[in-house]
Amino acid sequence: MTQHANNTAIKTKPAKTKLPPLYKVLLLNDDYTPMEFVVDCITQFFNKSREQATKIMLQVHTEGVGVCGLYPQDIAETKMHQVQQAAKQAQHPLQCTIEPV
Ligand code: TYC
Repeated sequence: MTQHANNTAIKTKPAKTKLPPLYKVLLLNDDYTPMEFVVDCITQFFNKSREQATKIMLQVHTEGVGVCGLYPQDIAETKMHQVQQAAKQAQHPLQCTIEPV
């Protein structure tokens, strides 16, 4: 609230620190994509160590799906497209998708 010279009170919004909505980038399991290729994708596109990437890959392999990272929508979409493009190029059926957190 701000008091003006003529004593009228005006509502002022508190300063907002706006965070963008986040999206999960998910990898899906399949029977054909080599484990090594999946680990390479995760290290390359999601800035993970080999150890972290291997854990994520094994999670996808055993559970069917796994999270590679959380990002604002435009970045999540870019990463999804990078994985899809790399998989297509290498002729692997690896699937990648995004979903809101
Ligand atoms: N299931 C694959 C195999 O046994 C490995 C794999 C892991 C594939 C994760 C896709 O997102 C995936 N070669």
